Amino acid sequence: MDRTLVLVKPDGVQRGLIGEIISRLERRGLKIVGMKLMQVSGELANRHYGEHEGKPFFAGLVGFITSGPIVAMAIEGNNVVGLVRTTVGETNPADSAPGTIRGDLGVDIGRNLIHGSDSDESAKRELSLFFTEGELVDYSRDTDPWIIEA
Ligand code: D4T
Repeated sequence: MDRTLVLVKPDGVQRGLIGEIISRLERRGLKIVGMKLMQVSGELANRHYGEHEGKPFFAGLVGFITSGPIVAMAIEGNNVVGLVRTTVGETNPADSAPGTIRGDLGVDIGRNLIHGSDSDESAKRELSLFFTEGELVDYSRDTDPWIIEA
């Protein structure tokens, strides 16, 4: 089963959009298997955004993700990386279609509300930064047959 990491970034928390964002993921039928409110340290931010080190927006990115609490979530399901990315929208909210989280709730690339891993490999790496295996809960939902054809 595939898993991905979702972060409600500090702008989402400060704007009171935690519930709205989680609700959109839930309504799509996505299954949350881990969740916590946390403060990201500089060290964790550097590791999470390591691929962007050296880019002009790197310092701003690290400053932003450490600027206040975030909500980290692990989401599980077939093709879940792609499902989350289409629910989230484009990196820049200005380019994101209405109906997506960023397209409906944001306007600026530096305040794009939510993170979703961009590949299965990134998801594995990022999930291990934010969650221990013991923090992820294995359970089934009675609603699954109404969401996923067996
Ligand atoms: P995240 O990682 O936050 O989910 O965003 P994406 O996966 O959609 O996009 P990304 O990794 O390319 O960028 C990470 C993060 O950097 C910010 N950013 C990006 C920025 O402030 N200026 C820029 O020019 C770019 C490319 C936004 C998301």
